[in-house]
Amino acid sequence: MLLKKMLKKLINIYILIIFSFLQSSAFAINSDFNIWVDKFKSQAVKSGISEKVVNEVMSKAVFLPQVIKYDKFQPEFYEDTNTYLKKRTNKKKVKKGLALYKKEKLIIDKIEKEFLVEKELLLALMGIETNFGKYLGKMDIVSSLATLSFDKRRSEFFTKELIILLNLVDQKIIDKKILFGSWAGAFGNFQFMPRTIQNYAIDYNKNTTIELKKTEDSFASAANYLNKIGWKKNTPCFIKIKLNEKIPSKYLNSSAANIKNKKKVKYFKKYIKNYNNLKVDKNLDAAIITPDIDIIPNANTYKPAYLVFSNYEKILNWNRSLRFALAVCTLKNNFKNEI
Ligand SMILES: [Ca+2]
Repeated sequence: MLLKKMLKKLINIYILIIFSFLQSSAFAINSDFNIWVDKFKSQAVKSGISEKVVNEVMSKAVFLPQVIKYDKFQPEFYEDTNTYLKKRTNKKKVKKGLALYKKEKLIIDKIEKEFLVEKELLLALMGIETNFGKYLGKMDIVSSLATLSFDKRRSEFFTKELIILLNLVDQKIIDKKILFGSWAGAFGNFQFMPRTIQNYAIDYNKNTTIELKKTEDSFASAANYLNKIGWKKNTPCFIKIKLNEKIPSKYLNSSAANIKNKKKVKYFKKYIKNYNNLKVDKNLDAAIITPDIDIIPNANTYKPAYLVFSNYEKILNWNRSLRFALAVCTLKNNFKNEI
């Protein structure tokens, strides 16, 4: 009995030690974070943003440990391509997109014509990014960006994003009251990062602020972005192929960072089993991607495989994930059959 009591006491002491250790390490992170915030604030003021806005916006910034957790566990990096596509481009999604299109047809058709970007592509991007505005994210993006700036891994990138965001608030382009979005600091129906807002977002309805959670400004901004980065309307994005295993590995791209070894479609003829059935201009420039290699353990080297064209690379510009761009173009094609 005595032994049992002693053991219980020891366990309690052990739990207490662990708990106070966790508490003190959380305290250390928070105090380091606050030091970082002070340093960042003076950097922001030096860059020309008004002290009032810097103090107002940054006064609510807190360290969000879950942001670091999400950053290390992104579905783009662990789901195989078929699963990823099935989840994101199904019939339910198409139905939901069509309902939105029906409701906003006039404005979406006008934007399609003005910016030379297919409405199906705009709907697909919104569907993949936020399930048509359903998942806009509830994170305070100032805290998200501050947490990722404070974290050492990509500090420089996120610090710049946060400076740009403060600038947009300072210039009254973005309303500071609505800064809620994704854990990575992306915002609105199409999940624009601050830099994308600065470079491509438009106040389409001319009411002096850019409202990326509303149809007019968000669709026009996304269409403007796609147009400016060189999306070509009515040209293909990708086509699924069956590879011959003789293909040299140098032609198999598995990273979105740098699509290599682009050739005309006809150059790849001897490596594609279903070449004669491909409904695509054989003189187009293309590359081959095999998105599961390097990511999915024991993935088949040769499938799934896709021929991708210049439009596909434009979507990679939007988000550097081979699967993301495949999902967007797949959903776009699904809409094409319905509208
Ligand atoms: Ca507006």
